[in-house]
Amino acid sequence: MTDVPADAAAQKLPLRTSTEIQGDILAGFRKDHENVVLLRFPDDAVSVRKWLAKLIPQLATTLQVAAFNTEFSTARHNLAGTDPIGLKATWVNLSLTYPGLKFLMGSEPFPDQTIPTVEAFVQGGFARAAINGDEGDSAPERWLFGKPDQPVHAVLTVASDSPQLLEVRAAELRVAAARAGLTVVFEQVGATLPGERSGHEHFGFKDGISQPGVDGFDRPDPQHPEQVAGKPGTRIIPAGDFVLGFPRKAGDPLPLPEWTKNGSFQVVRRLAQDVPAWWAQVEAARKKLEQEQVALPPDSGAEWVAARAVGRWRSGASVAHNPNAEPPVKPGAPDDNLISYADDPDGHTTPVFAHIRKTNPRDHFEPGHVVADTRRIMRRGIPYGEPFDPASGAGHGPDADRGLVFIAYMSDLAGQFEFLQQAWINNVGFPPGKDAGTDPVIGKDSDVTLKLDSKPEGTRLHFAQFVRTEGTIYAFAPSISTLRTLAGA
Ligand code: N7H
Repeated sequence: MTDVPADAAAQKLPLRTSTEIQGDILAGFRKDHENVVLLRFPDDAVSVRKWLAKLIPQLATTLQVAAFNTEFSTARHNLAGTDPIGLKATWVNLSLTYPGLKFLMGSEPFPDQTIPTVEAFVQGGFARAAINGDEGDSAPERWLFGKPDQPVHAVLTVASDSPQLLEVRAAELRVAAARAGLTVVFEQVGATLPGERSGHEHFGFKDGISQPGVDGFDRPDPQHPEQVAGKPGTRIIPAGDFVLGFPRKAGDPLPLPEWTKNGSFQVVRRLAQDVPAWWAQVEAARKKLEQEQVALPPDSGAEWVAARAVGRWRSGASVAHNPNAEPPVKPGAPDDNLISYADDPDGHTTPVFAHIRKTNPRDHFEPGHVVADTRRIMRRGIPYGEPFDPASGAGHGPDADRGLVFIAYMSDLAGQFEFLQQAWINNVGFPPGKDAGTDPVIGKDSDVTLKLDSKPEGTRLHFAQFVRTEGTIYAFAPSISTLRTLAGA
């Protein structure tokens, strides 16, 4: 008997059927409700291993999450863009911090700690605060979690379509953890904003548009194989930039131990957003442009200035394609993500300081996007807190807690997340020679230079930082088989 050929699609996209890689990394939970639970282990390793052994069968794999997401998208398409009511799932993933991993392994997990991603992971988010620009209001001593006196060993990422199902699952997980002697150090609930704000972050902009496509997971477009089919501008990046053990854009897989294969480094940050203050400074910037009599398109108000800061309008439409005004939303149209900066080297249309240009300069340096593609991260964030809307009463005012639960996966903490923070977002000199300033959405206080065709020498505008770091955890989401080994060790 000859071998039965495996499904052709699965052969070409083998990562879609991975039962090794945890589900949030490549497929993405994509849920409206999420809870990130930070756990501390007791001294009793036997008890922690028993807890882990019981948890493993409950962890969502890429196979499960990718299949669900496909079914959900198909149903949504058939329902003219509304959510299929009966199709719900609740997913759980587990990652371990360096102390957690070392405890379960019972020995040093990484023989070579000179590898930059290992060095960052071993030191953890608290020790790396200066690299990430966490100072002043964001200083790690002020954090709500991630400080040395509140050790975190494990991170549970729980996500669901319904807040009730999420809470039921979280409660079960809390009980199981408590029985084994684990303590909940911190919990951060996140939720998609309600109504028309759904899919938007607290400043008001649509989020989750530009993600890397992944080789072996996303189907390439037959005409443009460097992009994902049906998603113009979503470039396909080698899997090794997000999952250990695979080739990377920069070359060979990172030389990490075999047990890291199919795992991914995870960054969890709570980023508080001061919405009224950020918009007030956008208005102040608009006023300065008016005072200096800079010629702007007709009816340009604060929204026009804010769109320059982000690089997109609230709806997600790019400034690159819609420089003067926000276009009407076209239902069913693909995301506006086929963006080039090649004809806009000085940022007269999309400023070089714009958040989406700082964090992904695309073809700013060369047509092949090489510089930008080696620094991509898989973003899995979700807002927390109620929208800023003082008229809606308690919880909606300026002092209520709100922001972004920033979650990202990558293979190189130092070369991807930390590099973005240090070399691009907070670097006034990036991109070089443009007098750019820092990122006006998340970067440190600085002056940016807004250059326009009408005033190419630029206008200096001040942007202070109204996104505050309130905690950072570096963790590693191991493969299912590595977790099994850890549970049985
Ligand atoms: Fe950003 N924002 O509201 O302006 N982000 N971000 N981000 N971000 C993006 O394309 C935002 C943060 C990236 O490929 C959009 O999905 C806010 C950190 C990257 O074109 C919007 C916070 C880091 C991209 C925001 C925040 C990044 C991106 C446009 C914090 C990395 C894709 C929608 C509170 C360290 C760029 C989209 C590309 C897009 C906002 C944080 C990175 C609207 C409010 C910390 C790589």
